Amino acid sequence: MKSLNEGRRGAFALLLAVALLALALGGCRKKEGGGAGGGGGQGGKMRVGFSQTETDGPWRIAETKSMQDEAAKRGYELVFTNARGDTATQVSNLEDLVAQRVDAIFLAPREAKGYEGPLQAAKEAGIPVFLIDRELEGPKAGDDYVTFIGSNFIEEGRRAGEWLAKQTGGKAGIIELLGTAGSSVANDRHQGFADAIRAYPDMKIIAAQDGNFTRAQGQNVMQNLIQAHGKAITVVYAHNDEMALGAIQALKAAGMNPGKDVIVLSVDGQKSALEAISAGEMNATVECNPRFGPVAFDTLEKFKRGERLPPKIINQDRFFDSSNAKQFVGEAF
Ligand code: GYE
Repeated sequence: MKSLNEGRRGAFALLLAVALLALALGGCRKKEGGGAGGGGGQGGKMRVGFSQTETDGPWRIAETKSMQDEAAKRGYELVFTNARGDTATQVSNLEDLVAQRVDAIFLAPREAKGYEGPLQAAKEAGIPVFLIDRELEGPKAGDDYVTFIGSNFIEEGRRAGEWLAKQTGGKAGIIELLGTAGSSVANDRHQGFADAIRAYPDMKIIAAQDGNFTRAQGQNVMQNLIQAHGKAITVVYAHNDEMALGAIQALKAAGMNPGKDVIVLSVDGQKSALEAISAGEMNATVECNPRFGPVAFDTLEKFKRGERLPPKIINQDRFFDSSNAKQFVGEAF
């Protein structure tokens, strides 16, 4: 008969063998899943930072979830930071990620300027930074950051403007609800729209005001603009669906008829906007896809394999109006 000690030693050896086998298999599986998972950090898991601007609204919730789901699926540890709508907080979040020596950073910059400090720190620490969703003015792709992944916001504004010109026969009194001041998105969605309507002298932007991409501020700003401009308003062009939905509330409260007397169009393509279009209270929205996870991690893995990357990787977006909104509600965020 074996002594108790011998028995224990045997069990321990067996456990050790199982543990080693599990480690070896885990390593193999990680390589199959795209390769870049292995290497950095403790325990072989690659640690990737994600600097998010804020977590309000369906668009940002969908973006965050897509990044978290994809990280989990591919076996990365995602170090998530939330700047809560404040650029200074985002800069310090980035500095923390660099101090933690994450293996790479995904940055969704709230504003277009002000990130030179943390970008330099990341560069010195050898941490690659990938811009997702919003762009920066000044820093260069391939040098200060790897590449930008996202939509073409000028194009979004242009598509909105062209659709509107057709819809109105080139005559409109427009309220423009602007996204977060200083963001590349607000600048570009304005620019593209203004370029598209320039050829139509009877399409006029009566007022353009900051609604900070939120429903509450969109509603509030719209309420004041209705008081100031009343019936002269025939169109609301909002830089995102949340503000458009806020504006719809304000129009209704003022006894106006959104979707009918007043055309409402915006950008994003979230579920509640497609529902509003189906219900006839809103007219159109240019899609801006928030589901960055797959393309973001594909790009990181290409970079790790040493592939050459373009300075911009642009998402292909669709356009929703009364002809197709119902059809896409099910897959919307
Ligand atoms: O349209 C908006 C969000 O940066 C592209 O930000 C993004 C925009 C999006 O708050 O809903």
